[in-house]
Amino acid sequence: MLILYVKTGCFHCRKVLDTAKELSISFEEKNIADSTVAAELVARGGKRQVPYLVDADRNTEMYESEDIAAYLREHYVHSSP
Ligand SMILES: N[C@@H](CCC(=O)N[C@@H](CS)C(=O)NCC(=O)O)C(=O)O
Repeated sequence: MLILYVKTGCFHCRKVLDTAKELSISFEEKNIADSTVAAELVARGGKRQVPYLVDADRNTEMYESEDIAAYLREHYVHSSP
C-alpha cells in the first residue's frame, strides 16, 4: 500500500501526483493541513516536509519529490499486455 503525505497547494506534491496519474498509481493521501497528520509525519520521517512517500510493501519511506517520482517509475511502471 502506498501513502503520500501532501499539503493542499503544494507544487512539489502536484508533481508527484501528476507522475502517479501518468503511471496509473493511486495513493492513500494524507494532508498535513490536519495537525494530527502533520504530527504523524514528523514522528515518522523526522521533519515536516511534503511530499513524503510510504511504501509499506517495500519497507521504504522517503522525502523529495524527484526521488519519489524516480522511485515510482522504477518500481511501479507496469508494461501493457
Ligand atoms: N525539495 C523538496 C521540497 C519540498 C517542499 O518544499 N515542500 C514544502 C511544501 S511545497 C513543505 O513541505 N513545506 C512545509 C510545510 O508546508 O509545512 C521536494 O522536492 O520534495
